[in-house]
Amino acid sequence: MQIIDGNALAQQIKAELREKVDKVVATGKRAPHLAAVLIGDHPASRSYVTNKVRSCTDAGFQSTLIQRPAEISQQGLLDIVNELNEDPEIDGFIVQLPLPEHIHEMDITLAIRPEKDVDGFHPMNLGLMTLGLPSYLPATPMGIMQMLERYHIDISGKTCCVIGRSNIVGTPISILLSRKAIPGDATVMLCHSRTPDIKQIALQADVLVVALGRPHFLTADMVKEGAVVIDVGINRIDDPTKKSGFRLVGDVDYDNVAPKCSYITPVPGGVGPMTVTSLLLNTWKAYSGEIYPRL
Ligand code: L34
Repeated sequence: MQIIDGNALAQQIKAELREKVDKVVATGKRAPHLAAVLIGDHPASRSYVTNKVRSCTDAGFQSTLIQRPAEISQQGLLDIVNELNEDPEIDGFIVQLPLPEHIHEMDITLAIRPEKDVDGFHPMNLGLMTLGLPSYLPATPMGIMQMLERYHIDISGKTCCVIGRSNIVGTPISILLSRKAIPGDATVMLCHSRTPDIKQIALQADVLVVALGRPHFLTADMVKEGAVVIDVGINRIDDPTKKSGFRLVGDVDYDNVAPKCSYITPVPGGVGPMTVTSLLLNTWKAYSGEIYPRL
């Protein structure tokens, strides 16, 4: 069994980016610039956005954090989005989800210019992705693909089981795994809350991607010997022995599942850090005009 070390990969990718940034900055150009909008004070969101801002510094990027209280109106947030859309100094930006209930997430996503949508959540980018055309890939699925690629895990012709059909993970990763590409060319089964017997489907899988947000959902009896297990869940569970009062666990019963796997991702230190570096990779693409011509 081999652990896929998301922290180490993330460090490596940030160092590669840093090298590219240093080169362009040496020619007198400004560094890539990512902005993040954080609404309210959801502790997990704050922690994720902090990691994003810190990673920008590691990679030599500029970053701007815009924080507003949860009471902001939808129009107030749309005004911020429009300003970022128009700001020539900002290459890409994200609005951290989830948003407060009175704000319609899709209205916000639709307001972000596809050229600056480094989260890859806009239907334009998701549409390009689905057609196999260059686009910003959603950060978590992109991070998973990077893990498979950099660990030389060949999924061509393999059977994959994705558990969870969210817009930001389950749906896009199932498309990416089945795309005609490297990595790709897998046969994908997408399970969700209305799937009658997930265990029977999971047991057939060479690769399992678990993204439903339920601690320890995937147990050892659901995993085929030698499978690759990608754990996307990040759940906070109470732990009085910790200073913070909680610890992070994934959607996989790690201790019992790991011995059956060929590869497995830990939580923390697995998919999470790769989500963050994928955002930086997209911001680099926005900066260098790789997907859309420079604005
Ligand atoms: N707009 N909203 C938008 N874009 C995203 O790409 C996200 N996502 C998800 C939630 N909302 C979003 C993230 O940023 C999940 N996510 C995310 C980002 C970073 C980490 C986890 C999830 C991360 O850094 N995880 C660390 C531990 C973090 C901690 O200590 O709390 C890890 O090692 O897994």
